[in-house]
Amino acid sequence: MAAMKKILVAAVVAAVAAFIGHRFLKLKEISLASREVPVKHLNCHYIKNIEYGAEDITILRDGLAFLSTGSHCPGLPWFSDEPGKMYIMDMLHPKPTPVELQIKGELDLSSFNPHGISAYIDEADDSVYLFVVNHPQHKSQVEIFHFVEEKILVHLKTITHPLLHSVNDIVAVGVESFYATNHQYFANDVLNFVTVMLGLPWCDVVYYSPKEVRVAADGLLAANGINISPDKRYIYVSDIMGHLIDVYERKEGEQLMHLKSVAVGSLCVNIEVDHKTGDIWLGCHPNGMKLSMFDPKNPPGSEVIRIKNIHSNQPVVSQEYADNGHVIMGSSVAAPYEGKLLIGSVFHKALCCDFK
Ligand SMILES: [Ca+2]
Ligand SMILES: [Ca+2]
Repeated sequence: MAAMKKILVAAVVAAVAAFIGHRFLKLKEISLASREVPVKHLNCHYIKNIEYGAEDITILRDGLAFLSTGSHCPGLPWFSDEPGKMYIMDMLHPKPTPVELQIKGELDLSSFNPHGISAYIDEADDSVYLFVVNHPQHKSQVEIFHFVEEKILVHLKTITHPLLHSVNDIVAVGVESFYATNHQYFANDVLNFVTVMLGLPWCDVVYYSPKEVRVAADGLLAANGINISPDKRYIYVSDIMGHLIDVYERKEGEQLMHLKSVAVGSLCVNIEVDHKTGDIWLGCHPNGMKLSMFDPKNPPGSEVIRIKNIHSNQPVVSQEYADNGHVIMGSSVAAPYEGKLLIGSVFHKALCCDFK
């Protein structure tokens, strides 16, 4: 009997060890741990004043670029204890230079930790609203600002909700309504690590309006960037751990219907959409393991991917820029504007490149 018990225990231990080993291999696969990208550079220069990351960038049709800088992301390095800041940059200026936006209103700036951003233009009066994901004390909330003049953001509102628990990015669809991605299922990091290890696709996209808040789409491994097509009919979401861009159609009642997923072969973070062509631009991490195990001697690289004709039967996925981390580490966004491309990163610098 004792011998039977020992055999049983040994079998269970072996099975658990094999399972854990298998999941670790899977994790290495998900994080593209052995991927190296050959360098593919463009004619770029560093953007002045941006030393501690511009995690997200968005550019209005008239050429005004908003940059969310100095984010502190749990699990990733950061090199400044200063609170985050918002910058603006005019892409039509012969030498675009970012200027810090002054924030007016009730918001606590000492704990400001801006992450994903989205701009909304109210067609009734052309007012510009800037929506910013903020993580003070690692909480998740969405700040709505009114961009009133050249350098001023007036804080209008802070939005919190239990469904908005781990917000990464947002896309505004009204003056007070948006879709938001949750990049993890649990607020607790250990439990979240377990869901990633087990490959549980439990992340979701939430629709928020003052009247209604609900899950609009789910089934993602880890939802990161989100954006909208120029005609506003489709929503694009980056499932960073699935190496996919998911395409949804907006349906009655702001439900999202999944149409397709496009494989990108990289860990893509934020999504920007070319206003004119509808092309999708992605700032990606070519190797997630190098990012999380940060070693300055073997730095995490950067990669920019573009998807053309995403709604056709044959979307074209192309790599437009790649670096081994010696120019820019941990790219998270690529925003195109009239032959220029801005590349932002989670905790490092930002680039302005010529792109023909
Ligand atoms: Ca964004
Ligand atoms: Ca993001």
